[in-house]
Amino acid sequence: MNVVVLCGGVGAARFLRGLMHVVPAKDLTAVVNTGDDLELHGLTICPDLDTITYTVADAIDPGRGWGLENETWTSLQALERFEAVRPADSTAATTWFGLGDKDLATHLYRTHRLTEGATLTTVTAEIAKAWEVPFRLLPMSDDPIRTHVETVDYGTISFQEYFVRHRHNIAVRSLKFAGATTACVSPDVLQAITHADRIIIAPSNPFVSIGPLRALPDLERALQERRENTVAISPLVGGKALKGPADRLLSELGYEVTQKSIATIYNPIASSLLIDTIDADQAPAIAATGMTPIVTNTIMSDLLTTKSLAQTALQT
Ligand code: FO1
Repeated sequence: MNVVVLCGGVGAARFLRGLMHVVPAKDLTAVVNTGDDLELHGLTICPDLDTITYTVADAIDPGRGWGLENETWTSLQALERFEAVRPADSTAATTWFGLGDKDLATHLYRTHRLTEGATLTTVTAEIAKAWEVPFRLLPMSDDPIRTHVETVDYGTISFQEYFVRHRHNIAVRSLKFAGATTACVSPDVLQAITHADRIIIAPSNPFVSIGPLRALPDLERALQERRENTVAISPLVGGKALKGPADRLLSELGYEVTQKSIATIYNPIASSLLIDTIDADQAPAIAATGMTPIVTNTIMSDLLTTKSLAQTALQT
């Protein structure tokens, strides 16, 4: 059974860690958001790809949910010396984005391989192999797509400035996915979507993690054609996002913070929506949108519950 998971962020990484125990690695493909990616210190950084790689390799820092455990930050601290002399219009020696010494190795390797002409798909496969990720890990595109956040009070900023520098604690007016209309969906991704027996939308942020994927016209079209084989896992539990700004963004972008809103957003590309038992009373509202509600435990508190959620997502 060929399974494809649409991923972004920490929730997707956790979900994959459970799913990989119930789907043979040769049948599993993760299609990952690259809208969070950024260039910093002359390096290309891919947070969602790296978070999945490190989580699946059991090397993730469990407290942060991103970056490597037992990390050191000497290079970042050494950069602070230059902040004092940096010209006002320079972004050199940026230290608000936490890059650990071991994590830097990934960005050094990726960046050098990209300058040698390798595609992001090729380099991602090399990094996944180096970390012994057993399934296929695909960036959604080999072309750059960047999520830009139009905020109420701080202008339009990069996703990481919103998420990290401002701790996603500022009001958002709209989201833009720069490059999405001209970027090509990678052929590997289109092939995986077309041949999938089951497509799962991981419990990721529907706007900033899944949104960039859907901003690629060819990918949205391919997903719409596979709607009947696609199930989405809601990132909301009891009106709250377990991690990240999904609940805030729903409200700031004009939606009610309900499972019905998640169903409305995913309806064009998914036929079922998995919601937590705490939200069972919202099942009829989901059914009214034309999606089938599946009520189960969606809180991935440990590997056992995550595997059970994965089983449910496969069997609906
Ligand atoms: N998240 C933070 O909240 N603070 C950071 O300093 C930070 C650094 C960082 C470095 C590498 C990486 O792969 C992820 C990092 N993240 C950090 C998480 C990242 O912003 C988010 O995981 C995604 O972009 C959104 O899911």
